[in-house]
Amino acid sequence: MSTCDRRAFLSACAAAGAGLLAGVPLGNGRPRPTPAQLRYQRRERALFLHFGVNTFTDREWGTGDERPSVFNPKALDARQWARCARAAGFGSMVLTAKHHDGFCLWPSALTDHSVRTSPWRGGAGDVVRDFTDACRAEGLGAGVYLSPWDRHEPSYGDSPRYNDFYVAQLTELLTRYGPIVEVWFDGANGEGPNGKRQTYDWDRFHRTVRRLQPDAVMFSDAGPDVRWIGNEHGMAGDPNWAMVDPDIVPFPGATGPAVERMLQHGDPAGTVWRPGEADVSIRPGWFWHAAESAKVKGVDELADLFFVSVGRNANLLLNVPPNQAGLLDDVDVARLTALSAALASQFSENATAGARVSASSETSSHSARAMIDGERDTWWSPSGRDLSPSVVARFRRPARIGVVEVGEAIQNGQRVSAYGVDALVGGAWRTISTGTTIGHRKLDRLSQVTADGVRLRIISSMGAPQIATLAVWPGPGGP
Ligand code: FUL
Repeated sequence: MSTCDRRAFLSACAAAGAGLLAGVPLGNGRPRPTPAQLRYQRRERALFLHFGVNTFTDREWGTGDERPSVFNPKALDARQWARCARAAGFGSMVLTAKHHDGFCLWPSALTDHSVRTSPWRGGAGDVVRDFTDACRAEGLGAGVYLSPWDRHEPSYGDSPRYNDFYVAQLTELLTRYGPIVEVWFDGANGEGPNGKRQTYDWDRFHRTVRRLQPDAVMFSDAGPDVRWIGNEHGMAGDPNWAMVDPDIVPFPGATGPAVERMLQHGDPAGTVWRPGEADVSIRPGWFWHAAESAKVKGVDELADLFFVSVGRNANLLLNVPPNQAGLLDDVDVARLTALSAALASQFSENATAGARVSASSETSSHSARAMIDGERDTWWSPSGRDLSPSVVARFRRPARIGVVEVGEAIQNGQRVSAYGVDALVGGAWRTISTGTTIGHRKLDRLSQVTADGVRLRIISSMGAPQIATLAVWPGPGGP
């Protein structure tokens, strides 16, 4: 990270004839989120729903020659999915409208391989409709996964013809069901039934989404709006910048060490805002399998996933696959409930709330107060003359700290490249955590310490830092 270490930053400021953080408008012209990206990042958590013929055939990747008659979820209740998601703190859900097997969960006019030719609700059902209605009823955003790889469709591999087919399917999904918040593209690109390789027309796919759902974000390895985090374990890198160099990951499915690094960490000098999304399944597989009901991740593992995704400036996309009845399984639901209880306990009391706040320079004390009070869209930004910007919060009473939370006003970009946090213990400051970049939300876990106050120091930053959140929580030890 040579472009953003303290020494490099100092010499950049010196070259500009200014001191550290001297108001050099380095922040200007740097990438910032679009309104849709900002809304997306603030949602933080989405539930992923893998559902389709594989649910009934016990496969992870269908072959494309499954008979639609296998699809018959007798008790399907999308409201149950949505209620669980909302109760567990998720802001949206993403459904596999079509996975690699090509079976469509909506009655597409473009193929017979869909719910229309299944026995479910006599062929009159539409899972995508139930899903989007349920999202709206529970106040969640609705997202769709439309696999470009289609092992059923005969035109697959015949590039222009299949691209027309795919765009027509996208068009159905994006025009029939109201607002869609996320379109999820995976990069799988297997051989077609004719042995030919399909060349996807990504530009056209993207243009179609922009035209039909301008407020949706598009996810893939190569964005354009949200990038895959580079693994399917739900783990973001540290550091994790929301900016990337788009040339390093030019298309979904690109591989190599530089690609992996870019997906995991982003790039402080990146020219494009493309925050990371960390996907992971609550079970070993993406689809529901009876044999995996005994292998649902435990609550501690799920809480860890929250910290290494959301707590590292990425969104968490947690897959909880409906079972053959068309419901989230009892085991999975119990685990989601336990997760939200565990997080509620860890984040039960913020000791900086109501604290006495002071900042290293007079001019920034006012904005520091607003930041601590958690006023939305306000932030602490030190004055240009403040060479070692810091904020101190003295608690009303001693508090146990197990988690430190910091957040930047990312609507103006991601700027901080090094920070430290100290706790006031027995009258002396003791460093309890240090980090590099912050972004929307950075959560640092530590062994619980009882303190009378906390201090955030900004060590280096690209342009004036703008800190929107400083909070300290009891963490895993509970209050
Ligand atoms: C991948 C697919 O191949 C897996 O089956 C799964 O859907 C995962 C989330 O994305 O690209």
